[in-house]
Amino acid sequence: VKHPLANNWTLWFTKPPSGKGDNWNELLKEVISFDSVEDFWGIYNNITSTSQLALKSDYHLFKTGVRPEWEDPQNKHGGKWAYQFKEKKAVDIDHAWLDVMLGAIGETLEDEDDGEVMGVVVNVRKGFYRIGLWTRTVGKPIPGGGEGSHAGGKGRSTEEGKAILMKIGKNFKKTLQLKDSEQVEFSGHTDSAHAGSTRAKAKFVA
Ligand code: M7G
Repeated sequence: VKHPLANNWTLWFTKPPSGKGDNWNELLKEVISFDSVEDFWGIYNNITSTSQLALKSDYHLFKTGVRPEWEDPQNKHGGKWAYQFKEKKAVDIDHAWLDVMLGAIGETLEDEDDGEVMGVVVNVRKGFYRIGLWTRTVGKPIPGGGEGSHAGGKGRSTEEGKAILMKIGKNFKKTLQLKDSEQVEFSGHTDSAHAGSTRAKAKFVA
């Protein structure tokens, strides 16, 4: 008997660019979807670990039906919590990424009906690893309730939305086993898209 997860999840992979002409769209590939604990472990045990990936690779684990892109309408009003591990040798990135994936699929990053967590990402870069957690909103109500089946903050005040977002940031920080002095940073996707990079100005810290 398989143990069902609360949601279906899809793993995506961004392969490193091979030449100059490669754009984001061609590099991002859907790998596999799963909806049970057993299937998660079966997949996890058979894919390359993050620490073994080439530079400029990413894994993305998103709720099935949400593409790990700013352009997905369900990400239109969202943002992400992120942390950069700048000392690559000092961190067990495989452990950190596994814990974040388990937090996502085990629904421990948010409360049952928050409906904020869209997915989690790990980026392998020259000077750092970055782990991100994408949220549906930036803590503000979505005009008209937003796209998709989930209420996603419907009837939530800005104050409540912000509190939920901050709580998710704290859960994320705890899952990453960061010290109090280390900060996870939140930024909206709109800012990221405009800055042409994810290194947009942080809106909140936790
Ligand atoms: P990154 O991988 O988030 O951070 O974005 P990095 O700068 O530390 O590597 C790198 C680049 O990938 C961005 O500047 C974009 O060109 C592209 N990119 C990343 N994301 C998440 C998206 C996305 O959602 N949509 C599009 N079109 N491009 C993206």
